[in-house]
Amino acid sequence: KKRLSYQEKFENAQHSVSKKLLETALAKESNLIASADVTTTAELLALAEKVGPHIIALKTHIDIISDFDYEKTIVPLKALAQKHRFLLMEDRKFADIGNTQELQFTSGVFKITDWADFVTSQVIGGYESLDCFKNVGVVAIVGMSSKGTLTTSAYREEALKVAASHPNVIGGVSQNQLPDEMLLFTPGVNLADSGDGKGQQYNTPEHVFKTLHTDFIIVGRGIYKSENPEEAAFIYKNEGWEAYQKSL
Ligand code: UP6
Repeated sequence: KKRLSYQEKFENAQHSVSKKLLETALAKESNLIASADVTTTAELLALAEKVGPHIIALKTHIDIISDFDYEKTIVPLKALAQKHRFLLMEDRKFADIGNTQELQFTSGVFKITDWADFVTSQVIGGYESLDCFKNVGVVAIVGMSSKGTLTTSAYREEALKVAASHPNVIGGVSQNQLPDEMLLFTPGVNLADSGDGKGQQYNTPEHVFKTLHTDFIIVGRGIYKSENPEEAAFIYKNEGWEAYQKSL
């Protein structure tokens, strides 16, 4: 079966964040999301500045930033996102009851609701646990990339039912195809390695576009650990775009 193009997905999109992502992908000719798994504000901002021109979104794990300070971390990050035209994806992987997720989303030092364009969430808490993510797009964790993950086909099928029926959900993280109405985000992408010795499993951009019809590739260490992250982002951007075009 043929995949839908970004243009077709844009025309069908219901959520403003889906529209924004697809619009950005088309404008920048990129389907690359850089995962900024660095642990200081300085590294985070330096990486965002370098890779910004090549990405459609920067994915954060904001709770690994050891010197987090809203004014010093988020305010300049938001400015960089605007300057280079990328979205902010907080990979929080919420996994609790609705009330707790609401507190984790809106409170604490990170105040994710104030700056993230979209967030990841498990759907293990059920349909109503996703109601709290009102002003953002939600990417549901449907399947994981790590060895031995419990996201079996039976789990994924149930997770998909929750995700596909919830108006806040724009897509899913998965290593398998998703229905056309959903955006597919695929981590575990690396051109040089097949694993990390800690359970991560990698595929190439070409593989994930060809076999999964993914929409967006998520690359962490392939970019931020490389000697030249700017150049690495440029390479992954081009590989990803070429692989997307071939998959049409
Ligand atoms: N991630 C995965 N696999 C999943 C879900 N999320 O790797 O199934 C996230 C990790 C990390 C990034 O939390 O931030 O994607 C992958 O980083 P890497 O490219 O350095 O392995």
